[in-house]
Amino acid sequence: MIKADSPALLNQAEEMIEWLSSYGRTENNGVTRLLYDEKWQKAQQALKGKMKEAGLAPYFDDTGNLYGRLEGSEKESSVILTGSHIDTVMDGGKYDGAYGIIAGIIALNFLSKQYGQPKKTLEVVSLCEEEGSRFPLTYWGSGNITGLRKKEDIEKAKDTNGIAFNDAMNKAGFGLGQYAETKRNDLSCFIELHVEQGEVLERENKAVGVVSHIVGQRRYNVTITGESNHAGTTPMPYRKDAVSTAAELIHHLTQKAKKTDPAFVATVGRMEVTPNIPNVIAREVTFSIDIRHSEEALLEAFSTSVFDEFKQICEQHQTKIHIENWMKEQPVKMCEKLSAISTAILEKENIPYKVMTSGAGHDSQVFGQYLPTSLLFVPSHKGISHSPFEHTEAADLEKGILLLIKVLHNLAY
Ligand code: HGY
Ligand code: MN
Ligand code: MN
Repeated sequence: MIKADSPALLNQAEEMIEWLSSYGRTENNGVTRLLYDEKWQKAQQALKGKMKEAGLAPYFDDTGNLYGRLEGSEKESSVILTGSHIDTVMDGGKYDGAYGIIAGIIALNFLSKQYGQPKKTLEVVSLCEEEGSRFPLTYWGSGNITGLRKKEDIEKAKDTNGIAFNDAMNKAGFGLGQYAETKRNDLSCFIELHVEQGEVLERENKAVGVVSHIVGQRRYNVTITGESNHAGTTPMPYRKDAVSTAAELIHHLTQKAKKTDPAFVATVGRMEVTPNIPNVIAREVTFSIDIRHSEEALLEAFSTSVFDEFKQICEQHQTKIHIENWMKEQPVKMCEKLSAISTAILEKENIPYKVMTSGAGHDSQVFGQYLPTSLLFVPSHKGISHSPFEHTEAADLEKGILLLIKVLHNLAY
C-alpha cells in the first residue's frame, strides 16, 4: 500500500504548475507557449532542470520532445511512458498539458525515493506540440514518436507571420540530427493525466475520470471569395459579399450540428476578413471549422452534406468557396486493461470516479492508435479550459498524482 500522503506532494503539484505557467504568462494571467518559440524553449530548458533535480535523466529527441528517464533494472524491458504536451493555445490555461508533465515528474521522483529502482524503465515526456496553435498541424510530438507525423507533413507549413515550420524547428535546434532519434519502438504503454476541460466530474462530484474513448475530430479552413466594392454605392442585389455569405454558412453549420446529435459539436473559432474595412464590402473571408463526435461515420456524413449545402448557398450569393481539411483524427478507444488498473485502485480506496468519453483531443488519441494507452482526468472548475480562468483545486491535482503513482507502481515495480 503506498503511503503517498506526504504534504509535500500537494504543495509540489500546485507550486510547480504556478512555476511552469510563468514561462509564457500573458498580461491577463493566461499562458501562451507556441511550438519552438522563445517561451517554449525556455519552458523546455526549465523542465530539463526540474527533471534532473527530481533524479531523472533528462534528454531531448530531435523533434523537441523532452524526456526524463528512470532506468529500470530489467535493461531490455520496454518503457512505460507518461506525460503530456508543453505547448498551449493562445492565452490558454496553466493546467492543459502542463499538469500531465508535472504529475509525471512528481510521480517518478516519489516512486524512486519511496521504492528505489523500478524493474521496468519509466519515462515522463514533455511533448513538444499538441494543440495546432502556431502551425496548421497537430500532435507533432506524439505524431513523430509513433510515426503518425512525418517531416513531409510540414514542408509547406507556415505560421500566421509567414515563418516556415522547418525554419522555426531548426532555429530552436531541432530537426538537425543533433538529438536522439524521435521515432520509438521501445514503448510498452502510455498513460496521460490531464484536466477534464469539461464540467462533468465537478457536477457529478467525481474525483477522477477514466476515459474509455476520445472523440474523432476534423478541422478545416473555409475560404469564401466575393468582390470588394463600395459600401455606399453598391445596391444590395448587386453584391458578392464574402462576409454575409460566411455568416449564412456559419449559421447553417451550427443549426445543422444542433439537429445532428446532442453529442455532436461544431465550432468556428477563427475568422479573417479581407480587406477588413468598415466601408468596403469584403472580398474574402477565411474561417475555421472544428467538428467532433465519437462516431466516425457521423462525422463523415455531416461533413459531406454540410459542404454540399455550403456550395449551394455560395451559388445563391455568387461567391466562390474553397475548403481545406488540415486535420482529421479518428475516434480512439483507450486500453481497457490499463484503465482497469486505475478503476481497481479507485474502487479499493472508495474514490468516486466516472468512466467517460473525452470531447477534447489529447496525445493519448495518437498513442492509442499504436500502443496500450490510458487517459485519466481530474476536475476542471466550472469546466473552463483554453482560458486564463482554467483552474483545478490542489487537492484534485494531488488525487490524480496519487493515482498515477499507484498505476505506475503496479506496472513497473
Ligand atoms: O482542442 C483540443 O481538443 C485539445 O485541447 N487540443
Ligand atoms: Mn488544449
Ligand atoms: Mn491538452
